[in-house]
Amino acid sequence: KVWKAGTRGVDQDVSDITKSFVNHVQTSLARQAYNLDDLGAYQAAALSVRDNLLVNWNETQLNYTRKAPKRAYYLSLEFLMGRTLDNALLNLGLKDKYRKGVEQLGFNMEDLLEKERDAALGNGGLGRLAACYLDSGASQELPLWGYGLRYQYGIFQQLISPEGNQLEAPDPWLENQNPWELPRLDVTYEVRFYGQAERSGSGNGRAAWTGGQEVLAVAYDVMIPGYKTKTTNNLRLWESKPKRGFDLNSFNAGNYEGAVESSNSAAAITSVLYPNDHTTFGKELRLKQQYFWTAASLQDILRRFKNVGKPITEFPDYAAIQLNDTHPTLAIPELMRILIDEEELSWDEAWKIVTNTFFYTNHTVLPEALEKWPVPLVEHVLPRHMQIIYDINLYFLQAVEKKFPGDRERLTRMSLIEEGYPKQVRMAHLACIGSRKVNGVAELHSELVQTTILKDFVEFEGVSKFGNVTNGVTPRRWLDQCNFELSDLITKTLKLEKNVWLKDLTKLEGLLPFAENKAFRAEWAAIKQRNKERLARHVQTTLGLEVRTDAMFDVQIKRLHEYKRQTLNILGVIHRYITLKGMTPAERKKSNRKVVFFAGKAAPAYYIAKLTIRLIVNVARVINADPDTKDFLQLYFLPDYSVSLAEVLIPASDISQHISTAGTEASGTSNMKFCLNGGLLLGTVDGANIEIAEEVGESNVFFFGHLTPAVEDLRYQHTYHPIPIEEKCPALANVLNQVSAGLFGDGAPYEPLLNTIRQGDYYLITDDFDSYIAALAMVDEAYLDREEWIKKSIRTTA
Ligand code: 26M
Repeated sequence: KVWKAGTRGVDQDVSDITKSFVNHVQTSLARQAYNLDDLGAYQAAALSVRDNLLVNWNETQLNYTRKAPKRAYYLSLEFLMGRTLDNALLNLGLKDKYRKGVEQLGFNMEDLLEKERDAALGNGGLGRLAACYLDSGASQELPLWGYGLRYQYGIFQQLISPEGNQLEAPDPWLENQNPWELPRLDVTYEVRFYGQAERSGSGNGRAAWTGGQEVLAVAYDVMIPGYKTKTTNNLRLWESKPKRGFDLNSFNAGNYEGAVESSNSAAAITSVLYPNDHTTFGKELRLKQQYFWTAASLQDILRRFKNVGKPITEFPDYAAIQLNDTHPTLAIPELMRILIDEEELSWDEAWKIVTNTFFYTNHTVLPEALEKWPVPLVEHVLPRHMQIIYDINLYFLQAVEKKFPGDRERLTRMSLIEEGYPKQVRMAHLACIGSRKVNGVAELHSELVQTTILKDFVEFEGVSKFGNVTNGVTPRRWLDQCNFELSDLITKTLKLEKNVWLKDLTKLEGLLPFAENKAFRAEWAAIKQRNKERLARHVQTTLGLEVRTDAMFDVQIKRLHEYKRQTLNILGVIHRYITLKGMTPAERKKSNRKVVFFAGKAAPAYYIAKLTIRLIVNVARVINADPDTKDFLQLYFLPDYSVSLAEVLIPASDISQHISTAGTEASGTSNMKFCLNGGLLLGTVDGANIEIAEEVGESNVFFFGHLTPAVEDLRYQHTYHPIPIEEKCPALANVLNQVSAGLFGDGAPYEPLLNTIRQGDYYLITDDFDSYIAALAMVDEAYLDREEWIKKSIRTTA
């Protein structure tokens, strides 16, 4: 800590705010205050708020430089920040004053906030986790910096075609200038690609890396304000640009295209976020992104360390570098290269520094998600790094052989290089042996990391290197900001200052006794109802659809993936529809009204995930138009899921679904956000659902499905003793047949999706369907006892 704890931020009154606002309208935007639109007003407000952040940011950084604490660095290819203005206002404690200020000038605060585009530099959970950690780091007054890439285009915008297909459009989020970043055109580093690596020949392991392409990394800084503190940390994003405008030699030789080609290829490196999660493919540009970013970040970190004036051997006492998945693993051979080739350290000295500096977080055990890079590609793009990786591997396998003499299979399993055509570098192995600690992101997941993908490494290095750090979410954005009414009620009820419980969530336990208080329950339920109405208004204005709010809201919002089993959910919805159709009107009247929401993006090349979206959209079309059932069951696929959309959906949820095949979802983080907002969970015994249930009590969570230890055996049965689906699960067979038969339009397009269940069924839909339907029935029953349900909701938050 470099401040006196809790030192407050800014003191500004409303007249200061209007003055600063008008000043920015005139001098920064060069516009007139009297005919300003909402976008202009948003920009002026943002620039005015930014002035406050800048003062705090400068002081914080100066403090860090003076006191030279050990610093933490979070290296992540993704930071899914969402919007900034509202969050900055709340953190600075200036929201009310700015609201008054902009109202005096004739604007509505909510309208201005809506004008901000999301910073969507991430795919899903991994990227949002990075953003939450930055918020927490600043709020806890820790010297934490993030390092990432400044993509020109964030995650694609999702459109839904009339047939129900996902279409992708670019996300040019920087089109209007971005008030939240500061270009640091003076902070630049050179990064090399390709070329030759020549060993020195003197046997000291050094080499010279020359030639190839040199690209410039330019820093852009994003201010990260802490909650109710002056501490304002930094997120540094790198942009690539050509080292010299263009190649003059080619230009003079009349080869204009050749001259701009290198500048184009330099700019291309940070042009776009790869829209995949949980799949890898050996694309050269992705490898270049990874190296460009780790090389620039390490140069920056080392320069800062050198300013402290300590010997290089003390580097790990001044810097801890957290690797967000294996994406930044090239930092390990890169730091070796710098220490050996440039700082002229011995191999052993360098390896000691490296293995005390890095920490690796694993986010998935799905085999298709484990990063591997083809050796020929790494050799081509990063010849010196390939040599170093081979050297690391040699010393490492020698040590393994010493501990387990003659165990050839173990060496093959543990090698950094997977044999095959081509050979591949196993990034998780490299990240593991190059790090001081390795963690998973929930208890079950960390256990699986240690017993499956890194089992041999636990046996070799000892279990103490491996651990668990269960994910978390920032309660500032995910409760106070997105559900201010609930936040105010909690503050009033706990009789604590907001900044106390928003920095220590154990205080929420104080809500428990109020579950028994009828008046409190009424207030609690009324807030949930207003959040449903807010969501309904949002759907009305953005999609023109009418959502009824006198129903249970059931929500599944996450990336589309077979392991997350959105198919299980939609097949369950179809089952409910068929059941409702079979009832008499009198029977239907007694049933629970429900609105089901889906949202999420599919990777552009993920065919089965895209078919799932198409099925959801077309089922929605039929169900919502059916006069027999539409009062009892509605279904919506909300396009273009984003952080901002989550902020409207999560507070409105009665129940949310986290229904991955057991053992496949590392943690999940939206499950935590739903609970914080008084939403109950329907889920499998997977990821952080388990730890959540331990806290809120199993009676407040709806669990179903097979457990992790059963999964392997069930898959074996599917392969070697398949049972026809009609026999195994008749209810599901009927649902699949109805889809095939055309209940939701021509069934033919869905056959490939349905066949993943009929044959192989890798994610165990047929095994879990009946227990899923039974769990849904228990949810319905519980919801019909409204007072009891509200108690569960309160206890979940508590
Ligand atoms: C890989 C190759 C090329 C391009 C992109 C990728 C890639 C991008 C993101 C691979 C994986 C990515 O993220 C995985 C992820 O989001 N994992 C989730 O991490 C969350 C935070 O720990 C967990 O809560 C989720 O359970 C886990 O699925």
